[in-house]
Amino acid sequence: MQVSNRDIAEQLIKLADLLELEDENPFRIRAYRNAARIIRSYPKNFDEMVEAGEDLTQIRNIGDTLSKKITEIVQTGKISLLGRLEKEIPHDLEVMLKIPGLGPNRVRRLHEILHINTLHDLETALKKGEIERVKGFGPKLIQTITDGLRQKRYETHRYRLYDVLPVAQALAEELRRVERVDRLEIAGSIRRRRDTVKDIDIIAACFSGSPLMDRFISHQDVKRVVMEGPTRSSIILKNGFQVDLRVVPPNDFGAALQHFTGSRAHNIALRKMAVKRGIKINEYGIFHLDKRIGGEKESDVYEILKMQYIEPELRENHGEIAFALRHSLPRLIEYGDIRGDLHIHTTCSDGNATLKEMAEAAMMLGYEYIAVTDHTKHLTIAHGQDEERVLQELEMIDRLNATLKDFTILKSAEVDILADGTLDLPRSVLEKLDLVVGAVHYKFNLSKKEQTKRILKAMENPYFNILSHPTGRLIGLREPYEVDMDAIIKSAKELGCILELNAQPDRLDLDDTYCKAAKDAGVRVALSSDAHSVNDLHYISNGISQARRGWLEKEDVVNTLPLNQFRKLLRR
Ligand code: DGT
Ligand code: CA
Repeated sequence: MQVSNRDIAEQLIKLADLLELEDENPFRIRAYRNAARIIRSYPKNFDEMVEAGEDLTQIRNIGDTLSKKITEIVQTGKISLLGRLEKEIPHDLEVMLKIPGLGPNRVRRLHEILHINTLHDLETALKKGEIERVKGFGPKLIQTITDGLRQKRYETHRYRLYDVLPVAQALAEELRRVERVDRLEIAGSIRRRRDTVKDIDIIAACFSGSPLMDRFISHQDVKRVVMEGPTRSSIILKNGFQVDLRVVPPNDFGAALQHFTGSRAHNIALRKMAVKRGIKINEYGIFHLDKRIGGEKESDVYEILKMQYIEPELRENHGEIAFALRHSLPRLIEYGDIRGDLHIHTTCSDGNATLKEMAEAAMMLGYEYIAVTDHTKHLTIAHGQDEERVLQELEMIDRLNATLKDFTILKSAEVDILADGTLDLPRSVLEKLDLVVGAVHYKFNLSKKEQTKRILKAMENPYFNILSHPTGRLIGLREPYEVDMDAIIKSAKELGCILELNAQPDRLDLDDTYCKAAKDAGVRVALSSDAHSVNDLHYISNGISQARRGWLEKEDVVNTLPLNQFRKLLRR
């Protein structure tokens, strides 16, 4: 049986979720989540390693227990403990995890305190106002939960872009090679690089007689055909993703691609504006007084309206239409603009590659510098370093830097922001660092006021430079903590702090909206991978997509700067 690394990772995450519902040991839960992260981005297939009898415990952060679990998945398809927990835990509690605002910890508390077992129980408790009485459930959170429940947000499963994009790209690449296919592109939310996506939309232009549709529905990875027809078919892949393929005549390709790229809000606004000028736009073309005036190329749509071309990432009706009419859209950051990575872990804390390996990998990517940001002592769970270990690592960096040409390792640490807003390292160590990255890793349930105060206090420390993963969200796993981001952005501007766009697929934090808010306030962003392995350095491209959605230009992102200019920015 073939089991992908992704399947293994998903089972471990589910196991972590269910164990957290059961209030299991947090160390164990975190170990499963960490392992899932490592496995997902591991360059070799775990099923092959298991078949080959390799010792999995040689891999950092994979101990005996995890090795047994992974082997169990590969050999039997499923962790037996997971099956047992699924039977034990009321099914609706698992469903509730998907409601925005509700993670395992909150669902468990609702279950323990209010005896909520079903979606119906939850609805009743919300209506009766019982949830307000549970500590940590503020009015905004309750509203989010109420909305999520009403909109049945738990029904439509959204996937992380990071997981879907490579599958979509490989499929598109394959389908492009089918005979008599003229053009073929991925459309929808994937083309707009939304952080999560519902499905894969593909638009193709074919010359008559192309076997594309037949190839599509009989593809080797199809689990089920949902719908089939000559111009539109829908399939579910074995990995669960739904793919919609629409085939149009070559002449209509541009109009169709524009239509199905969306977003819906962008298209509606664009069309409304066009109508005022007597122009009709739809998926078949662009028309003036019923005469077709374009639609073969996507750019026709914007040219005919005398606008700048709008990149797909901006098509959300967030002001891009007005900017395009004035020809003043931002010149979005590009994938090659990054010169260094400012958030990297090594084996000194919870990374699985050494300092030297990480530096060499970054050099291979053409970077000029990296900042090494291992955890500090409060985060024991991630082998956080005390003062002494930090100082040892700094010496290692000095020694390594002395051997490197045209590349610099900056001395840093991902310093825990303690509950009272002080930093987890004393001044005597902070002053030895080139830059300080600060992050919140616990006490997520403070009130909005307290959490904001805590973070602002940390930012006021004169050594503080970059606020890492500012909202703490984990896509599909944990909602952002309650925090006044407007106040944080405003203070970042005043204090000369930088906000991070953490490019880890689970995080993408800042998200697109906050990136734009930071930019509008004149606050700069650090686009960082938060790599825990050599392979993770590639997360940067995931972050670039979101930066582009957040209207960021090269100038807005500090690690596009050459090292000497970046250093100047760090002076406070
Ligand atoms: P998703 O799939 O939820 O991640 O997001 P999208 O944007 O890919 O949404 P989807 O797959 O439902 O539709 C793809 C695009 O097709 C959408 O962005 C705009 C266009 N579209 C679909 N249905 C409609 C519609 O009823 N009206 C308009 N104006 N556009 C539509
Ligand atoms: Ca879609």
